[in-house]
Amino acid sequence: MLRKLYTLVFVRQENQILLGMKKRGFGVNKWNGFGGKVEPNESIIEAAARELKEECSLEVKTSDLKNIGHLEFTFEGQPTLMDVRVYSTDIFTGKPTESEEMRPKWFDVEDIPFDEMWLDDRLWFPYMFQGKTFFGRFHYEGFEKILNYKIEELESMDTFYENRE
Ligand code: 95F
Repeated sequence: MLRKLYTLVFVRQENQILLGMKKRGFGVNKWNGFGGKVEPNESIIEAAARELKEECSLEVKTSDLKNIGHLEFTFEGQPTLMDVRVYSTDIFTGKPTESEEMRPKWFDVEDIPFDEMWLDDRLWFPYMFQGKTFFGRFHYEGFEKILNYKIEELESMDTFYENRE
């Protein structure tokens, strides 16, 4: 199966998390973290910082991005696996600003708009909020139904990658 690499960044401050309303393209009208495709000749973490800046103007040092999880998405009848590397940080500069792609907004962690998000988010956000490192795999049929999934807590992100490639 063809794998494509994506990044997903969550910015935190105190009891809040920054989400963006996707204004166009894949996942339109859903709140999500900031991210996108990793380009050729770019590291995953550089892509994560670049996409965050492009989509909401916030700047982060790559060394402040913490890899907290790994998600794999497949869609029934489609040949590609979306390999999503999830990062989080509470160290950033700038003020969230709307872009062509995203409308950013701070949410209390107690008040996440799960009804306007991908279905998988309500399954793995609890791991993120509990400070756990996680691996999740989700097989969708269309965009609004999960046929099967698995989520596990990881000891650490490092051992996860060591045991794979
Ligand atoms: C969540 C997703 C997807 C799903 C879209 C592509 O960029 C990375 C994030 N991403 N995020 N939470 N769920 C099903 C893949 C469409």
